[in-house]
Amino acid sequence: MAGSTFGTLFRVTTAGESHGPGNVVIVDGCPPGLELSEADLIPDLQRRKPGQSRITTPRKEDDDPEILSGVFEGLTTGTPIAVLIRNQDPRSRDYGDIKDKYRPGHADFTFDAKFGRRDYRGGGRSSARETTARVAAGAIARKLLAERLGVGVLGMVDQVGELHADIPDPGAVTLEQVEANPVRCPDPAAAEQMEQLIKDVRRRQDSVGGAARVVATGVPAGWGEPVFDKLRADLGKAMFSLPAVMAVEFGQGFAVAEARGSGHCDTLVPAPGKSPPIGTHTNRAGGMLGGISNGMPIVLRCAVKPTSSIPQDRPTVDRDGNETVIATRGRHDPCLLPRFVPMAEAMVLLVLVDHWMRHLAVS
Ligand code: EPS
Repeated sequence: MAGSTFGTLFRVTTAGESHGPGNVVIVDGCPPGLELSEADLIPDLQRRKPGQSRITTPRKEDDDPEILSGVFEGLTTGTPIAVLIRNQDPRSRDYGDIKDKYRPGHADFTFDAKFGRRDYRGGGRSSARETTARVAAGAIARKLLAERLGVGVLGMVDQVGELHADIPDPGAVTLEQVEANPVRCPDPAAAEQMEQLIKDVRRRQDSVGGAARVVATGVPAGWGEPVFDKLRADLGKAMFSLPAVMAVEFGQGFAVAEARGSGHCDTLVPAPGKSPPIGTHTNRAGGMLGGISNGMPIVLRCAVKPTSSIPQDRPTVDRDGNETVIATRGRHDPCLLPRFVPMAEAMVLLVLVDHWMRHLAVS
């Protein structure tokens, strides 16, 4: 399947299906000399894995990675790093019904329309299970960016359904605050209500959408390429490549439609200690100008749709276009947001590491 490779210099290719033997990622372009072992990948994979709390899919996967290549005597060699994550808990019998019927809102119909065939078990290649491979690659990018540059990337849930969190300064939120509850929302009062809402929609055999914010700190000014490979453009593509993402905004986002130039443009101010020593008073631009990082935190937000696989009876059609009814069995997340956070972080990390390496070519 074309389209499974991402990045220019730090190049990531994923392969695998939800109910096949496993998922694989090949990272080509990681510099030599980075200390790397499976232990570096496990924390992010654990945050993403299914079955981690009462508000996620109950499918139980350990998601223990095996590094197959590219590391020798504990250090990356500069050659492709292959990571395998085996599938241990598929339950393919639940998916007989979607073999010939299309789930409303899922990729079943479009995969058939494109290829004429699909691995329907658990959604096959369109399942969010594929993101396990990206998260493994993102963990390598995280280590490289943290060690070489002090760049950090953190995501957080700020909306579930109609419930909004109060997060006055997303750039000041810590990993501990995000991980303090199963929703991954750093506003504890909102997180509790969100958890109840997710449990409630699950009881009603339904699902709910939401939004997550991602903040990247420590990114210096200058990353991003004019004109088609703007940092913002590549981040947008990265986010939209994740399952279920329907909207992405940067900085002030859609609110710019109501703004005036006098109210939107961030005032430039001296920033002693930074290189160059320039910052902005506010960060409505979301850390990028002209698609190039300006040294302020990069701030983006994604809206994620409610899970399309729900167990209620819904009208649909079969492969021949005949009307029928479908109720999706299987093990699904009533809300994708808690596990979306590490997926979104991984994609931001992959874009940033790639643009760091591209920027080195002109600096
Ligand atoms: C998913 C459907 C469910 C989820 C899955 C994401 O699994 P299956 O493919 O067996 O139907 O449990 O999540 C994972 C298994 C995972 O590792 O993320 C989907 O349709 O996106």
